[in-house]
Amino acid sequence: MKTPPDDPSVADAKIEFRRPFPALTGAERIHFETCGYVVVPDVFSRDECERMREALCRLRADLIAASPAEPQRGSVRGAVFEHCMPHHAFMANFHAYDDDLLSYACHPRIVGMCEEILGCPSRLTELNGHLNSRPPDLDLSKPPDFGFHTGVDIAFGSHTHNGLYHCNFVKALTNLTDLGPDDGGTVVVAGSHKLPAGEKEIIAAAYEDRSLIHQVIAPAGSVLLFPETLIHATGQLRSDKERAIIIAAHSPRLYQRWDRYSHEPTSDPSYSPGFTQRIPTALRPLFLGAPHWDRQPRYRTLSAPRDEKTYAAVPWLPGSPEDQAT
Ligand SMILES: O=C(O)CCC(=O)C(=O)O
Repeated sequence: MKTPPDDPSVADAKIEFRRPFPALTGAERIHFETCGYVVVPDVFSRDECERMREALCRLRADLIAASPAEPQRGSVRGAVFEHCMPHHAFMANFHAYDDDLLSYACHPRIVGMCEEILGCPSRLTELNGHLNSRPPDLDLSKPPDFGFHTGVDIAFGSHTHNGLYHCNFVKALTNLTDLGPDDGGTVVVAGSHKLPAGEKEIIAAAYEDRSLIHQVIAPAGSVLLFPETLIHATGQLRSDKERAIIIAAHSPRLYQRWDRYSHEPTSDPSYSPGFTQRIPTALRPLFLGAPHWDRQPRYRTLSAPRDEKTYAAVPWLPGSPEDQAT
């Protein structure tokens, strides 16, 4: 049977997922090595940030409308609340909800940065976002306590190659609103990604000398890149602004997804058939993983120059929102 010349699957099969390697400059990489994170400015324009922020606000409203009595139980095209409080909406799994949010998950530069830290091609393990404002009961009379945590332990999560640190669970967190000192930017215990001395003890020591706690203060469109071995938390939001952030987490392609981690595993968290059909061939390993444990290691040296090229996003196959929900 002949394939029609305008069949999108024919063009799709020829498209490669091209992304930068290495994606960080030597200076950015040294910052990452020593502090356990790097903030890369100007990755997204103000317009791109605003579109993603608006999509998150729309999703919050849609999820509440879907289940007004118990918003936590609402679901819209696979998207769910992880937390839903008046001052904090934490939403996850919104791949099929909005194409601007979806584009973040497979943005060539974001994936390139994460893959550099993984040391191999990536599988997307989380896609989520937060809209948060000052808690009503915030006590400003004492120094803040943070909800510090990590997502993987140093022994299992880390390795080095060419003298550089790598982790199997990496996050790219982009602030969609400007973050001044009072706007609740992420806080981290600098250098803790390489310090297997006990998380509780390190946190206690950091509270003794708070200069060890670094906070993200950056214009909208900046990317905080960090491994989940780094002790980190949401910062204290003292201003009147609402903070908006979007986060993609990446792991080697043999790992499974982390999404919906706070829920009982009573439903299948895999993508809907309608969404899966839309995934372009070149992005299938990123979204679905690889069939074998072929990690395909790829490592930079510190002196390798950053790949300065801008790579185009891979176009998605057509599909209607109704199809995606199925
Ligand atoms: O809200 C933040 O700034 C940090 C988010 C976070 O802790 C996480 O994604 O693990």
